Parts: sequence; structure tokens; C-alpha cells
Amino acid sequence: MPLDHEQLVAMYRALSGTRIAEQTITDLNKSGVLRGHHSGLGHEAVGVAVGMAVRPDDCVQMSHRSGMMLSHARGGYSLREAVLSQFGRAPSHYASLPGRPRTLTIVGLVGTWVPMSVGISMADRLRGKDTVTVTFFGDGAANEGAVHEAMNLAGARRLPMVFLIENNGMAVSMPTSEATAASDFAARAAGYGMPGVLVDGHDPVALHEVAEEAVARARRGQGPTLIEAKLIRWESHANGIADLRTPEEIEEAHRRDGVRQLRDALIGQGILSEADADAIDDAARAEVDAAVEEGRTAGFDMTVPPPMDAADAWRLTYAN
Ligand SMILES: Cc1ncc(C[n+]2csc(CCOP(=O)(O)OP(=O)(O)O)c2C)c(N)n1
Repeated sequence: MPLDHEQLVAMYRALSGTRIAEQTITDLNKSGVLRGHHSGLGHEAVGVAVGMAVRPDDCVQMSHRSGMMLSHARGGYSLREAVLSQFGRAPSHYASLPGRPRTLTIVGLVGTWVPMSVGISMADRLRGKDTVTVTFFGDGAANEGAVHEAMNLAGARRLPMVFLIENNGMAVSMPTSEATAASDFAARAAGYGMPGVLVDGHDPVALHEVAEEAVARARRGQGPTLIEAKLIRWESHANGIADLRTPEEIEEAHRRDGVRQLRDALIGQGILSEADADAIDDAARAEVDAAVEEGRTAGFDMTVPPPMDAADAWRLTYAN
């Protein structure tokens, strides 16, 4: 269903907030205040669009790239919490806690979370739930054996799942074109017995439409969908890692910026005035700036919040 005006404004608010938080966190890493970030700049549209297409009780497995925007769009993280988690002053696993949308946080080994998501989906089915499991991963992960096996099993069992490939064309410094001879990952879906959809990963409205249909299809009992969102990340793989791409590629990413495009479209259609859009941006900026101040005053701390005990670690990992 097309998004109504209120939903489009909510989408812009989530996009603007994640962009401002991502840009701020990226800059703090570049200047050495923070130490370690896989910048999600350029990926905002995917996390926000999919975050808006799922229910709080659907399980979403985030990747190292899109976690923050996903959780924020689902009401899992405030911008303040997103920023403070980078200072070690708020849990990075908020989304898994009671009362927050059901989310699995980052797993260190790329791609290993995809079979885990299949297991979650099978467990939900056994429990008689009508939930959908969405799992995010990159083009690099998509070439791993365990990921193929996971998608094959999901197809065979017609599991209520969405496999979301954020194809940013690079796995650290390995271009997709050198890792696979196939031009589109979406085409692989036929081999797993599920539909494959290729979508512009910078376009939040197109992404939302595709994600909403895939989630609805899964919930109707028609099985999984593979979505490939093609996009360009703005930054290098992570701070401190050289970027081997050309300036032209980065310029193209900025030209295709989905956040700015939605802002322009909403103003062009009279849904927001320039002042309304500025007010949304200003509110996000104020929340992010205040959180940075709070984080800087408290200082970077790896020991806060208190480490989880083994029972919590087990529950949050396996009981989700
Ligand atoms: C099994 C495994 N191999 C290698 C790494 C190191 N590593 C971390 S992120 C990454 C790239 C993943 O690329 P992709 O799946 O395309 O996601 P992107 O980072 O582009 O979003 C690699 C190789 C890892 N964490 N786990």
C-alpha cells in the first residue's frame, strides 16, 4: 500500500535522524574521539524502509552496517541512545531488551547470522507464531557457503523470511565484480525457489514497497523473498581502512542520496514546507549534539554498561 502523508513524514524524520547521527558518529571516528565504526552513510534508506515494514514482534537480524537505522526506525533506539552506545555509555543491544522491537544484534563473523535467522524462523513456526524473520547481509556475505545453505533451506521449508542483501559493491576492498561472475544477486533466488527482487537501495519509498510486499507474502504463508538493494556506501569499509574506490563513485552515491531526494519530493508535493523539513532536521541535530556532549563529558568507556551475565547472554542470543 502506498505510504500516506503521515507515514512519509515519519519516514523522513527517521531518515534525517539516522543521517545526522551516522554523519556525527562517522566524523567522531575520523577525528579519533571514537574508535571503530562501520559507517552506514548511504545505507540509511534500506534500514529505515525495512524497519517501517515490519511489526515489533517480527525478528530482524541486523548487520554491522544497518543496525542503528533499523532499530531507530522501529522505535528500538532513540538517537541519544544510538550516540551514547558509541561511547560505551548505553547498551548496543537495546533492541533485544524487553519492551523493544525484537532484534538480533551484530554477530562478529560475517554471514554466520543468516543460518541463525533461519533457525529463529523455524522456532517461531514451531511455536505457532505468525511472525516474519528478516535478515540483513552484504554482498560479501552473500557469497559464503553457509548463506547459500540457509537460503536453500528457507526455500525448501517455505519459511516466512525476507533475505535482504545490501549490495554496496564492495566487501572491505573486494569489488563484487571480482567475487562473483553473476551481475545480480536477486537472480540467485530462482535457485532457492523464492522470488528475487532487485531494488534501488537509495530509494526509501521503492524499498518500503518491496519490503512491505515481501513481509506480507511471508506472513500469508507463501514463503521467503530475496531482496537485493543496490547502493553505494559513502565511506570506506570502516574508519582507518583505505578506500580503493574512485572519487566519481563517491560522487554518484551523493547524487543518488535517498534522504535528500525524499526531502525534495515531500517539499515538491507540498507535504512539508522547507521550514517543516528544517525543523525536523534541527530537532534531530539538537538530540544528537546533546548526546555527543553527554558522551564527551562522561568519556569513552568500554566497561559501561555492566557486562551481561551468562544467563542474559544465553537468553538474548538464543531465546529471541
Ligand atoms: C567470516 C568472516 N570473514 C571475514 C570477516 C572480516 N570482515 C568484516 S566485515 C567484512 C566485509 C563484509 O562485506 P559485506 O558482506 O559485503 O558487507 P559490507 O561490509 O559491505 O556492508 C569482512 C570481510 C569477518 N568479520 N567474518
